[in-house]
Amino acid sequence: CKDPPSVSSATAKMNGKSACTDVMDYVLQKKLRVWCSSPNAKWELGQIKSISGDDAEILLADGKILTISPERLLPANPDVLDGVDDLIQMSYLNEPSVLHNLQLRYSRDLIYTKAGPVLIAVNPLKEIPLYGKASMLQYKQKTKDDPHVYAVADLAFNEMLQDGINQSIIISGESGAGKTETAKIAMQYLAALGGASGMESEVLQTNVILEALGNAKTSRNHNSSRFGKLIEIHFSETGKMCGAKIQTFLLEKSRVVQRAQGERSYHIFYQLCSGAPPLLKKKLSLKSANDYTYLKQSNCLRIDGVDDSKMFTVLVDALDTIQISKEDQMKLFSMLAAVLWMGNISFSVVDTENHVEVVSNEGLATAAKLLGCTSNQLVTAMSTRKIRAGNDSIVKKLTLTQAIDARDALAKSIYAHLFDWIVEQINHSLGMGRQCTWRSISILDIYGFECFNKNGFEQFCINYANERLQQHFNRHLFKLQQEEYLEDGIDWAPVKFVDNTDCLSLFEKKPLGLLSLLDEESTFPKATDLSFANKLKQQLSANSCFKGEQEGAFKICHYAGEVTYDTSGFLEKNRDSLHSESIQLLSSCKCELPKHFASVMVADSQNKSSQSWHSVVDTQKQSVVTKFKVQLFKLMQQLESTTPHFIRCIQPNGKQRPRLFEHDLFLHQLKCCGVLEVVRISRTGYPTRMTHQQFAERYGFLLLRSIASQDPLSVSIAVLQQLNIPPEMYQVGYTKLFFRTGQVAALENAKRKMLHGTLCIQKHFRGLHF
Ligand code: AOV
Ligand code: MG
Repeated sequence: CKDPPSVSSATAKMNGKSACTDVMDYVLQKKLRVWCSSPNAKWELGQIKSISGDDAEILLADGKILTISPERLLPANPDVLDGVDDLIQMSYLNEPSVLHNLQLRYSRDLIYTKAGPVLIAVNPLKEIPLYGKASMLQYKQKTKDDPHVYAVADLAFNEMLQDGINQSIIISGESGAGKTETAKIAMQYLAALGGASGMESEVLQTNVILEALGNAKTSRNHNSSRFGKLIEIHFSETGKMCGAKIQTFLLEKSRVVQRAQGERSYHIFYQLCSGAPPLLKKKLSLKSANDYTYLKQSNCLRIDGVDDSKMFTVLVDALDTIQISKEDQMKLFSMLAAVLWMGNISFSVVDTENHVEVVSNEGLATAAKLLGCTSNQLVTAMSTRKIRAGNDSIVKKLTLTQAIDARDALAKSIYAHLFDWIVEQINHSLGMGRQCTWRSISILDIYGFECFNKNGFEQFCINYANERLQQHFNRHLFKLQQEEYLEDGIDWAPVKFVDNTDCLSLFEKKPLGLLSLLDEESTFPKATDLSFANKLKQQLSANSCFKGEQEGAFKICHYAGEVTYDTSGFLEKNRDSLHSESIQLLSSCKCELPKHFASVMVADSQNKSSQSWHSVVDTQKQSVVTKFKVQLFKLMQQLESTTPHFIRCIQPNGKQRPRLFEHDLFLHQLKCCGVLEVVRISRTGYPTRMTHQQFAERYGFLLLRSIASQDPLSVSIAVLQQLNIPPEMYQVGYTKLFFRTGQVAALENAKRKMLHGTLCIQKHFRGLHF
């Protein structure tokens, strides 16, 4: 019996009693509803009919009778609790009950459910009528309090105004679970609250641009974010939106040149090819997507139900709204076309050693034209290397693989810098109004946990970021809370949770962690992906989260499941070096953007500060994973200074189909993210806390009679007694008071009534006076 089914029994279990047996005895005695586990691991709902010997007879929904050992039963909630909107209200908290509740709600299009302080959002995968102005107004006016992203955003907004503290809305979940959509819904609500400055439409339009450049179709999600994003929305002291700042994390640039079959490159390429008006097409010598090797190689040019051509118009509208000048838009499109044409550059082998020359074709000529260089310059950068020999330098031809790598590295690099550049332009535009800035609400939406058939360096980085985020979640919902109880000396039996510290340290430990070992191997010129895999096997096999696999692969036991990684490409992608020939080429281009990219690259390696994610912290050029780690650490620090609000998105099935609920997948996600534990801790815990001082200041005036001692603690206790707050609803710590869920609402209500009364009396007197 894994799952202590109720609060009282959970506490009892911690005190050493077998809680499950107690509860089940009761359920058996009273012949209540139960969940029966069947051999295929599905749970079936039934009612106990009788007990005979060691077995129980259960009446199932279909009228059949099942004879089963009570050990295979779990208590089910009474039907009045079917579909409750906060899992906290459930009498029995076990997996089948939670699953049943969420599935029932999902079937009624109630995709949002609270799990204590966390909002669970199940992806509907279809349009549902939960959004829009009328609904927003209901949340703003508090006439509706069903769980919703609006409610979370509303709380964050009000807490920001009330406490003067920056807030964050942290959205997590697997790939395709609905994080990006949820982030947009939250932004729309905040824009509606803080609107009327004109800034809100600009802030909302950033999503269109970022998604065009940073999202792509994967096998999990037709609009998958391939970068992480934190958008900080700034407000004035009166709650008006007055600007925003976007921070992005590690874009998956390899997608530009390569990806799995059936997936696409970034949306913007297809949008440009099908939506560019004739004049622009002519200027960029654009053809259709099918004419570009970089696009056609994965055998997927379209997404069902998506009109790329229309999306291009939407994109241009967004660029206009954000005030990206037509000239800058032209620069953006030229660079995209240059990348596409570069992919069409091909090589011919000229000797037995596989050395190559560049084929003089349309790709070469057009790419050179768009970059603002000569075909010869491009040929030199793509097919030769200068090697120093004493004081002289000799020019060497590249082999086919080297030349392809050089071409692809340049294309990837241009795209990644273009992405950073556009983010800079957006930030510049959104920063205009920030002089009136007072506090902010940050919304975090990163790429979700991924496990494909084949997982490489990209999944390694993405899943590492998700481990970090999970740690933040754990810290706030479990660790910090429980540590605070213990520090303040209140009576508390700790709740266990799945801690991912071990997995994180597998990544971050020095010198024997995944990141350090990868960096070390990346500096050895002779090292290969295979030698890296062997090194991991040698050094990390004792770690319980790590398993060495055959042929250059290894496995990591993540909080969200096991993933096998293939090391091919790890070293090169981590080094991410661009040959000096390529940097030189960019700096000698006539067009402004390639020149700008070259100067950013040079600044990177010289450790000049730069706003882009390429910025270097140490003196040496850092590896990709080290930069990423530094960036994630900074992000965590930044989030630590805010009041967090968590949203957990859940994918109902792996097929991106509406109305389909796959139990195993769903349960897996619930288990991984610790939702049950959050509910447990919230139910037994005290989510609201205030120092004695804060409490006395806020509610002291409610006291109807004077008390002997005026110290904050005495005042606080007198208030609590006067308001008849039951003793089990709060605990008094050394420095703070701790309250169970809902108690602060009761206190605030009393305060409001009192203030209202005072206001009426004042009005009355004023009325008399005038
Ligand atoms: P993700 O951000 O969590 O995945 P998305 O937010 O892109 O997932 O959601 C995937 C798809 O689910 C969307 O394109 C919509 O079709 C649908 N969807 C999600 N939320 C809603 C909603 N509230 N209403 C209607 N449809 C929705 V990834 O970016 O892959 O981790 O890297
Ligand atoms: Mg996303």
